[in-house]
Amino acid sequence: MTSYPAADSITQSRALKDWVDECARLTNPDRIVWCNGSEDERRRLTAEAIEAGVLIPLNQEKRPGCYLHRSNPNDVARTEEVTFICSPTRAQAGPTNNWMAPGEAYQKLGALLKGSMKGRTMYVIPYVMGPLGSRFAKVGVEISDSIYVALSMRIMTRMGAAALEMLGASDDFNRGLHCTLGLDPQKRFICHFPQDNTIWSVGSGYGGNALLSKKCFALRIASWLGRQEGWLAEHMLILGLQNPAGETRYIAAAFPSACGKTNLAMLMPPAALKGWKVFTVGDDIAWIRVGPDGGLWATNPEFGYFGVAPGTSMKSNPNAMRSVERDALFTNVAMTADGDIWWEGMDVPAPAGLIDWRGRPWSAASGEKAAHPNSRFTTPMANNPVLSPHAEDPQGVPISAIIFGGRRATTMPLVLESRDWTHGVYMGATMGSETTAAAAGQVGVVRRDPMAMLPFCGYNVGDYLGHWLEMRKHIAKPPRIFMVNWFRKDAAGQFMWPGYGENLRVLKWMIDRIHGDAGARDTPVGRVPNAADLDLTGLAMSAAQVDQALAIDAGEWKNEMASAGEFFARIGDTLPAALKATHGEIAAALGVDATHRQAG
Ligand code: SAT
Ligand code: MN
Repeated sequence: MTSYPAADSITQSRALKDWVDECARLTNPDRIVWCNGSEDERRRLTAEAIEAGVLIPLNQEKRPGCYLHRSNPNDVARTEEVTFICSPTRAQAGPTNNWMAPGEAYQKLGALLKGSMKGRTMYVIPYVMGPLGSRFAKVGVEISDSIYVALSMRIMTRMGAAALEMLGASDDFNRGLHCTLGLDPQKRFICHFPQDNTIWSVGSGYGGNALLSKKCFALRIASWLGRQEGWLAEHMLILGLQNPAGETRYIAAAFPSACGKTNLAMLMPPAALKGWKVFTVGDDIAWIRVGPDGGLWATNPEFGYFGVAPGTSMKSNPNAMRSVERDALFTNVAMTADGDIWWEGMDVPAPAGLIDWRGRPWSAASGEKAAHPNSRFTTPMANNPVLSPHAEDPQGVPISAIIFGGRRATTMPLVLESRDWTHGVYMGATMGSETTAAAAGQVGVVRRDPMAMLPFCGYNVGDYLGHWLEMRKHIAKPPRIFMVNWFRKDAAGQFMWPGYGENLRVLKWMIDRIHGDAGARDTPVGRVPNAADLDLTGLAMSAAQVDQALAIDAGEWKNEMASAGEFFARIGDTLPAALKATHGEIAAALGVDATHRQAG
């Protein structure tokens, strides 16, 4: 086994060297390569990946530095059913996580990992989550036998020498061990050991399963670290909203996977709203702390975007389209005859000679999608034309508003404002959303997805909600909390709201509620604007249509309360009393029976 460069020349951390040795003894790779994050290294690894057929060069004139990766068709989304929280007790993982005892997990995956890198290269990938030099920042090291992972981590994180420099001689880093194991679904397990700051992931090469910085570390492990250390790791985009006077307010927004976080974070304001601008701080994950002013400050721990490709177009998200013009990796999109990319919803007709995401010639007559519905682009955030000048600010940005949003065909109005922090936490806690292609399984069924963290919370969800309530004691100036739904449909199945850039009108109303004098009416479930309270300048919708999107239907809410009550019952003992009480108050105000089957 050769190591390049030698570990001694590259890190001062005894703990890191020991851990890499330990992983090498277990997996027995032919070579160990320490990644330094340099441009030279990117070129070398890219050439090797092309040679190995892992990457396909795209047309370098049209898309310089861009490559296509095709997954094994059995490995195209996160696999929640084989994702485990391996805390000492089942209760610590809670009712919404799969649990495996740590000893059992280490043994089971250890057996699979034994000799698993024989004949392969082990990449040691050090990285930093959060701006360098920031109190938010944390070091992780991923060991992987996937060159696609090594190249993707270079885009998604601050990868390489800077991480080792930050680590110094310390032993404080997340230990992520990843091995593809021939992508055998029978050997697919994604195991988190929060108490050990460790992740073991085997049998998958897919983004959320294999890029351990992202969901595994920055959400599951970090949510648990946040509880210990008094901060929040959330599945949220962060955007800056600049008004015509040049003042910028920041909003953090939680939506489940594939519900438009990247689109909202890069929103293009409608032409009619002159002088408004949106800047992206982050598109998927927020690490949030109380700042010296008593407000909440947030930073994006990532360095790139892993966005859903289908539906992204010059119309829906021109900034994303510009972000993938160079130096992007595409996964499971379709390829054109001249080596460019294509996907459904790109708003250009499918060109002749298209190759589908599996590498087969495609024709519309096949009735199949050319790009996989969860096909993705991986691109550096520096490519984003509307990247916030504060995206790398070590202090993060001050948050004025928090948004929770799901994909709901019914019930949820376009926007809803909470009465106070506890009510806002209740809204987040009871949030529901229709499932998407981002996770394996049935698409389009409503499931409760508290704070969009259902698949990403690294500990008991009841304790997590308790942590949110507890945080309020430390926040002198709390942001205001809202709920949104861009996806409500009318009786004919048509979306009631145009979405995309027009969502700015809703964001503007929120900021005007906080800093101005925008109106709202009280309802039993929260405050809702009337159409007249929103700026509808130049919008091709009547006030009556907008009011429909804002309507609160008592019958629908009756079902909603029952469903939320069932979810609360499932949480059981750890559900904070304050949320139970809020549920009862809202049910009473709606005149519905709140006596859901509460455990205990
Ligand atoms: O595949 S990821 O988990 O990284 C993206 C997502 O599902 O949100
Ligand atoms: Mn996500």
